[in-house]
Amino acid sequence: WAQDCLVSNIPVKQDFDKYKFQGTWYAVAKKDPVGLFLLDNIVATYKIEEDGTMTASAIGRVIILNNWEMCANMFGTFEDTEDPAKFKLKYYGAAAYLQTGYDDHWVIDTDYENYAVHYACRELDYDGTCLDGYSFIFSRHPEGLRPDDQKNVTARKQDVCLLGKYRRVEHTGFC
Ligand code: ODT
Repeated sequence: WAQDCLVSNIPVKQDFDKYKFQGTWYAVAKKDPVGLFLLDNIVATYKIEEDGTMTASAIGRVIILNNWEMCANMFGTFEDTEDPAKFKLKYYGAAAYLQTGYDDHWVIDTDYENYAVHYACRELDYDGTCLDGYSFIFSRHPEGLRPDDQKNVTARKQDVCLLGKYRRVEHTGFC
């Protein structure tokens, strides 16, 4: 058996419940896309609006215009798809010079109470693998993942074909 790494074959969370996913998540690790944006001190807060739409805000340290360091305030709206764990994320910043975009937003795995594995492929390669993507490992706990959750997270990193490609995301209190 060999893993094919086709984006269309990546397993996502079964019966994802966006209501249970609400609230605050601390990024503990990240695989960067080309032209990375959020550096560290990344915290995302998800909410379900009255009409059922999932929205989120996120903060994180960024460097814009080559060397201006700041905390970005970002906002996003999620469009549902036929798979409850796969969304399209439309996002923009509180200031015009911050990134805007329209990305996939897949929840690969979560137990809702401790850890979550996010994945987004921005550009498919000709063979159906991902040419440019990013992924966040989130924890409910600012101190990081519980030891109990490490083996699930490692297995999911492998599922998205990004094992070994993550860096640690620091929380220094900058934002
Ligand atoms: O940092 C990068 O290199 C790419 C990430 C850019 C997307 C940031 C947009 C955040 C908009 C608010 C949504 C919050 C949800 C966060 C979950 C994961 C990050 C997209």
